[in-house]
Amino acid sequence: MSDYENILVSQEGRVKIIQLNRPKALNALNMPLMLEVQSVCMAADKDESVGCIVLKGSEKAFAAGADITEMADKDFAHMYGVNPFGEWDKIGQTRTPMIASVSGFALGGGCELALMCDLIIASTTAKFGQPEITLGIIPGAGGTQRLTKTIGKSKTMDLCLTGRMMGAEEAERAGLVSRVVDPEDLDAEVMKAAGVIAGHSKVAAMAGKDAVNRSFETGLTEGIGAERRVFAGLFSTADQKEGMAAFLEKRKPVWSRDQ
Ligand code: DAK
Repeated sequence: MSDYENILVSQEGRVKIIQLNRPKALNALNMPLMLEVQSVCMAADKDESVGCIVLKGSEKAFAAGADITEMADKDFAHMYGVNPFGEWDKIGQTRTPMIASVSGFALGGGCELALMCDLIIASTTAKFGQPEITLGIIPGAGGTQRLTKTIGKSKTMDLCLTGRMMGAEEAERAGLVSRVVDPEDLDAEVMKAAGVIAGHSKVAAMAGKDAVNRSFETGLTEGIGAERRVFAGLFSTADQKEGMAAFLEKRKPVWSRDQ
């Protein structure tokens, strides 16, 4: 397994698995844990043997939010000036495709962490929410932004202003979750999807992720332009030559990393 204190890290084939491991605190996200997650993600970007990252929690909780004990006594000058949670943003900048495997609570920063991943596969037990309002604050790691772009204004307002939780089926209907499966099938379904993603050309998967993410940050014309440039750029890669040659020759591609 791993030498980390707050996460368990393993690798199956080309899939890196990060399991949040603070069960007594329902995987509350303290800084040491987030720095560990960040360091594994950054290393995965540079590691040709990793084609996909799976981020998971326990059966009861993906993560019940940022660690409230770390935040309770902080003041504005510290939160804004020192920006102690600024490091969180780096996880959202991971270039390797990431799947959030969500069972149980994904609340506050836990929901935001899942939203930093590229897709969310959930168990029927999953409960998503942004309950920060009940603590006298608002979401601080993209919840008001990524969630709005993902599920729209009305439902985001509903979650952020009432603080209520949303079950897995509602989350799938809203477009937050890409698949919902029974709890006993979650690991297998996630690993199947991760294996498929990891089996593709890594440079193409990174480029696809990059292009889809442009739609979050730009208008349509600019986004289409970014997509076109990344699309054209892939024609300078060995994997594009091999992928298309393999199709025409009716065989499986051998990606550059395997040569
Ligand atoms: N922080 C610290 N400890 C937590 C925790 C959390 N978020 N959530 C649960 N725990 C701890 C509980 O205190 C309890 O500890 P002990 O009393 O046993 O020592 C243990 O986990 C088990 O929790 P419960 O006894 O409460 O378990 P229940 O099944 O009864 O309830 C619950 C589960 C998830 C409904 C409940 O624990 C709960 O409401 N938890 C808090 C959920 C929450 O409010 N989450 C939002 C936190 S604020 C930012 C980045 C991120 C953030 C902000 C800024 N920047 C980049 C600037 C994020 C902020 C947040 O997430």
